[in-house]
Amino acid sequence: MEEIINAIKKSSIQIEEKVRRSALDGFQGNVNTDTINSSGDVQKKLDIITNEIMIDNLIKTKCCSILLSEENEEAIIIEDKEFRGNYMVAFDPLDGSSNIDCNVCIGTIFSIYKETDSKETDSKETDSSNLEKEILRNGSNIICAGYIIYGPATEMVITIEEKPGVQKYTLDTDKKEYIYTGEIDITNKTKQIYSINESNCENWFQDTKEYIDLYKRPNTKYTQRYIGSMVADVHRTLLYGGMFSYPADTKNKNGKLRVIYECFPIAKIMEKAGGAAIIGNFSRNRILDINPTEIHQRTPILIGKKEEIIKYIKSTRNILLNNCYKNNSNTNDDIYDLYENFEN
Ligand code: AHM
Ligand code: MG
Repeated sequence: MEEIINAIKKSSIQIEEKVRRSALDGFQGNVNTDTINSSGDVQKKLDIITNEIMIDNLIKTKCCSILLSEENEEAIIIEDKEFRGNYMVAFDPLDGSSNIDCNVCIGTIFSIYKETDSKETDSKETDSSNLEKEILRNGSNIICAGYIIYGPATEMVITIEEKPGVQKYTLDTDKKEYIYTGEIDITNKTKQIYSINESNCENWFQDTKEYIDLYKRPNTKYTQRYIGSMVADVHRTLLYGGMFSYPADTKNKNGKLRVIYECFPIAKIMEKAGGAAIIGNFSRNRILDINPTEIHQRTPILIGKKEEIIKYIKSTRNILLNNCYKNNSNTNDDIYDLYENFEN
């Protein structure tokens, strides 16, 4: 795992340079309007370059068996025995693509899994059911998760399953090495910030509407911040406090963000930093408990300080209770079931 982390660090140092020099070296803009990635987004030149950097460095470790990237339709299976190891790495090489060309923070997100049956690596056939088993595991199998934020400084935030807490490292660009700059603990962060793309509010479901309204009542001191790069919005949340959400709505029924390589690693970090990460949208289930059925699956997400998540749970419980009451729960099984599930 250490070699994989080193490869990710090395990639991020190369990516940092590409990002910093993108306007100078002609890497800004789209590849062309026809090139879309697995999620249907138009690919930026930097999306492709950074994906190649990650894949190249990870393969060279000889420690990986499967690479899953936002930018590749299919998982990359390392068949060549000389290069094949027994770890899976899932990553989004450059998250926040819409912010690339305007010099606003973007990031790389990653998580590492150990193969379930690594003893048989040499002889293992890469049959598809076996592969699916490896890739579509829930977030509790992550052994290491992290992100790199490319901002005024480049920082790596990482958590390793067997170690407590979340660590932050800052890149010394002269020496090209990461220096440890402290633990991240969200529990003692007190800034009152809510972070959500409010331009979608007309399409929100009732739970999101009522919850976000709580932050805008005249007697509250909350302020809104939204960057539009999850890594940056989450980084601020971890260091200042508050919450971040990308819910489902009437237009995006499953939300926008992807389960395996975006939400799982971020949820793992948030929990290890003392916060909470749930699905929201009438579900109080943990993000890490999702059992994905597709590699590029999306999910609604609500993360942040536990106090903020509890606010959501209380306000949604009230909606469900009121609806049960209004509709007479005995004759309205759907709402009653929803309430029961939510309560559990
Ligand atoms: P991307 O993977 O294409 O960059 O999209 C993911 C990004 C997240 O970083 C961010 O939270 C979200 O999209 C912002 O979406 P929106 O512009 O709809 O608010
Ligand atoms: Mg992304």
